[in-house]
Amino acid sequence: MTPIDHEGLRQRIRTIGFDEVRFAQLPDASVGAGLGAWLKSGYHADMAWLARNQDKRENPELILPGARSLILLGVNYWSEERPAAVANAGAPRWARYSLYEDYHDTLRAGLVNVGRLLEETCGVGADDYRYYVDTGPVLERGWAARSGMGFTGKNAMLISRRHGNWLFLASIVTRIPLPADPPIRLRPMEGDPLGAQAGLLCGRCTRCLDACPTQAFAAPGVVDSRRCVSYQTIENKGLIPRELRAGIGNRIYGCDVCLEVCPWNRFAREGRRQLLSAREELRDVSLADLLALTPESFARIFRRTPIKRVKLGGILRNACIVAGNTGDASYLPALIALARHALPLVRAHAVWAVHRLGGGGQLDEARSSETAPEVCAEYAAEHAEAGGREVRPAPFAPV
Ligand code: B12
Ligand code: SF4
Ligand code: SF4
Repeated sequence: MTPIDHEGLRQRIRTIGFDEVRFAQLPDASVGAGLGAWLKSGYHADMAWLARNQDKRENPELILPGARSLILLGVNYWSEERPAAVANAGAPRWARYSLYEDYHDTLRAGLVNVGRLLEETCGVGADDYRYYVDTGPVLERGWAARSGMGFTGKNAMLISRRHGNWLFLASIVTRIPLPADPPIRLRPMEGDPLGAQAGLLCGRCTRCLDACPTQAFAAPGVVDSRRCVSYQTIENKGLIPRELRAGIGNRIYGCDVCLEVCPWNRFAREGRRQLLSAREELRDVSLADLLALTPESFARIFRRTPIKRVKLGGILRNACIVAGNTGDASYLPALIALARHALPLVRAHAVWAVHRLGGGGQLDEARSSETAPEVCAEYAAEHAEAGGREVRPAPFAPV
């Protein structure tokens, strides 16, 4: 292996487009210490893939035998919101990260270049490193905190003193020995590793915990995915629990509430965005447009964005909830049409939304031909909530 100029390497990686470049050393068991308890509590919901390779997440040396270090990378994705988007507060609200072309793809392009750089400057081969953005078995936030890129907030996010909450993270596990960058401050992780470590620079602030619309924090720094709007609107492929739907408000995809309220964001500035490609025009897609999406328009509008992952059914499901939360009966015709959509998932949420907007009586025809158990269950739940008071021409028969 060629002798390495670490600071030179860091600079060159920055030039590729990564705004933060930090190093961590292996082995280090402290980062994965809280994962087992989190999984045991069921906070990963149905994301079984998080539990499947728990050992690798706890110990990156199992990802790459002989690994000596991690390179932690951050890309600033902060962007000033256009005044129109801010003023139109009732419009569907997208998580900020989704208003870019899929970061898994655009950051990966940068990681390929970092890999080439490592081969050129450190004399290693392609087998001596593995890179990941998001989907690999690396606890990216924990390692980024360990290497001092920021601290873990009570909102569980890696918060940078320079960029606030708005960093995409990526990681490279490598056999190259690199000197560890110090964490902001390392406290002993006794007893309750997650709780004890979260909120190092939060002080008495609890804004994120208080603002969460669905009370998803089991403790400071500990998210119960089952209650998290981000999980429900993106990762959950099925029905969204009825008790969480009102809390979703106008959030159509993902949730930034616990990020937006954080005072550390005051330092965030628009960055180079070399590895990002903005898709701001998505903010102009109205709720009416979303409710009218077809397979063709869905594919066209969301091409290359992370949103495509939830598929047409997922976005229509979310749009029904957002419409149901508007209190605006002008969405009823579109929702009543969706109560006859081909996908039971969409029909179920349309039924909920129509009832929220006071149009339940207009669903009698759709209800009489309904056979899907999950949709029938929605009708039954509405019936029960109304205490059976609703006037229906046909007798109600739950399936
Ligand atoms: C599963 C997942 C989710 C799940 C679960 C979230 C969760 N809290 O774990 C859901 C779907 C809910 C989710 C939501 C979001 N996610 Co997400 N998610 C992930 C993923 C794939 C794995 C996270 C994980 O392993 N969780 C398990 C828990 C136990 O681990 P952890 O929170 O990372 O906690 C560890 C560390 O914090 C560590 N630790 C805590 N304090 C300290 C302090 C020190 C000093 C040290 C050493 C360690 C340490 O201990 C913990 C256990 O090891 C990561 C990508 C990745 N591979 O890491 C992205 C990731 C965490 N998500 C990200 C984002 C952007 C989001 C959302 C903002 C998306 C949105 N707008 O809707 C929300 C935010 C919700 C929130 N407040 O956490 C970013 C976070 C970037 C950042 N700056 O922090 C990541 C890193 C993706 C990326 N590559 O950029 N996500
Ligand atoms: S992302 Fe939203 S729902 Fe999830 S913990 Fe943060 S504020 Fe709560
Ligand atoms: S909002 Fe307050 S408590 Fe939450 S992460 Fe930011 S500083 Fe910490």
